[in-house]
Amino acid sequence: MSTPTDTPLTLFWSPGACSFVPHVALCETGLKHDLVLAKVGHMTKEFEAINPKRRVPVLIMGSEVITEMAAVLSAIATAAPDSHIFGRTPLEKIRVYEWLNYLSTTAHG
Ligand SMILES: N[C@@H](CCC(=O)N[C@@H](CS)C(=O)NCC(=O)O)C(=O)O
Repeated sequence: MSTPTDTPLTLFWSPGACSFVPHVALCETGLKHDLVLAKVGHMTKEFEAINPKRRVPVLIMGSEVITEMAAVLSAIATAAPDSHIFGRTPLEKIRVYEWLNYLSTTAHG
């Protein structure tokens, strides 16, 4: 993965959807990014070509298409290591993954 400063980031988001979480993370980390609207219920063929699962969030990181909340947030954290949004210690990282997994599966599901 390239360094954060030279990797263009684009977040596909939808109003009122869970994609607000990576948007907050991008703003918190200060990573420069573009936003593209992909409205839930009105996903275009162009968006489906990018993510056949037809779900937001989607993060384009250079040439990589990253889907799934935990992976998208992990990519943002990796691109901005000094922000420590995934914690500072191994145990803090484990707790972040614990919450993400709970939120993605039990709560969001
Ligand atoms: N497993 C996915 C779930 C993402 C998801 O369900 N996103 C919703 C918005 S909160 C969505 O895009 N729904 C589109 C639809 O149901 O058509 C993740 O963790 O990112």
